[in-house]
Amino acid sequence: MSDDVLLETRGAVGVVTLNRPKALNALDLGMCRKLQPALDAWAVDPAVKAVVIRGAGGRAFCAGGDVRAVAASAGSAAGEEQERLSREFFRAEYALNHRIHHFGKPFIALVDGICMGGGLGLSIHGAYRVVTEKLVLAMPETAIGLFPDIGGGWFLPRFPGEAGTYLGLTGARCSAADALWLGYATHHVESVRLDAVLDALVGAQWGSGAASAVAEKVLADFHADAGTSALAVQHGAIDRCFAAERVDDIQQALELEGTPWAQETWATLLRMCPMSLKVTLHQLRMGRTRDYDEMVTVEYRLSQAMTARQDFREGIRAVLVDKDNKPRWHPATLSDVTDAEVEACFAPLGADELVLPVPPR
Ligand code: QUE
Repeated sequence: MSDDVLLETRGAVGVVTLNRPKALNALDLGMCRKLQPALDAWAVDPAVKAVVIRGAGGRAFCAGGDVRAVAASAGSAAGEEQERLSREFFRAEYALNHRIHHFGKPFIALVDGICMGGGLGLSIHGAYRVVTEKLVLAMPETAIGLFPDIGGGWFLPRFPGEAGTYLGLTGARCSAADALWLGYATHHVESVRLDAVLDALVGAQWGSGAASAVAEKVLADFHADAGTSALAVQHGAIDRCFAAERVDDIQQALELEGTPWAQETWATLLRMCPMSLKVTLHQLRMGRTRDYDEMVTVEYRLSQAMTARQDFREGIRAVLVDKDNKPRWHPATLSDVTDAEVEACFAPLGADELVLPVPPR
């Protein structure tokens, strides 16, 4: 039996520990399949008042989805194996996010260290996120030819102003202070005190009243100031530059802004996958007016379209395998990506559509 996800109940608290520290606790299909039935059971078990999720190893909460495995299977059986893994992995990951989104009990993520992509999917959909001074938070998918999924199309447009557009397009890293300013983090606690937070939750008098009130009281007792958010300082410029409807116009706005921050940001965007940038901006604008469940269906379509593209394998090669950070994108520039190619990534999947029922609670 694999121990890449540890599941236990301590008193009235279900505890999940993501336990692949060498892979920065990146989430793979097996882990999704182990987590889903445990969360389904805890959601309806009256003895379980709250669930805590954390990462083992002290470096990461969760570095993302195991996109490397999806890309690696591409070499086998003329792409059929990749298609299967891509279908099943994203289906399982989004179903898990959806389960957490509709959990109905306090779902508390202790986010200590790296949290990217799929790591946000395991944390942002719950009620509480406790972050530490070690937090490195990012949605970096445009660097590997993907797009900010796991609900990014829903939660990024709901961050203050255009902060989500900025984070989703550039993959910028956020600190604990940034995460609090965004509303991602609900509490900030010193890393060395996290075990005490868990002990306090396990030792709490849950009684028969509102579990959220009990959880909030415990977490509030540990909360400490996180200092100034760099993102908050920059938010005027972010809103000016990232309000546009087209990536080309964002680039123009950054050029006009002219500051060192704007020049750096433009340089970052020029390194990202052009198709990813255009697909992402379209996804984020769509998400302004759609609810979460609708966006998950859209993102599943995008996951299938984007993992089938050569840019995805090239992104994984450049960032995670060879680590030369010199991807060669096709199309290579923004002006080479047509609106029709972007639109095509959003096409419905017929019999392969993702359909998720609202889970029991
Ligand atoms: C963009 C991403 C991911 C990424 C890097 C990016 C991602 C992901 C990982 C990752 C990191 C460490 C691991 C691992 C995966 O990196 O989604 O297995 O050990 O999972 O620039 O989207």
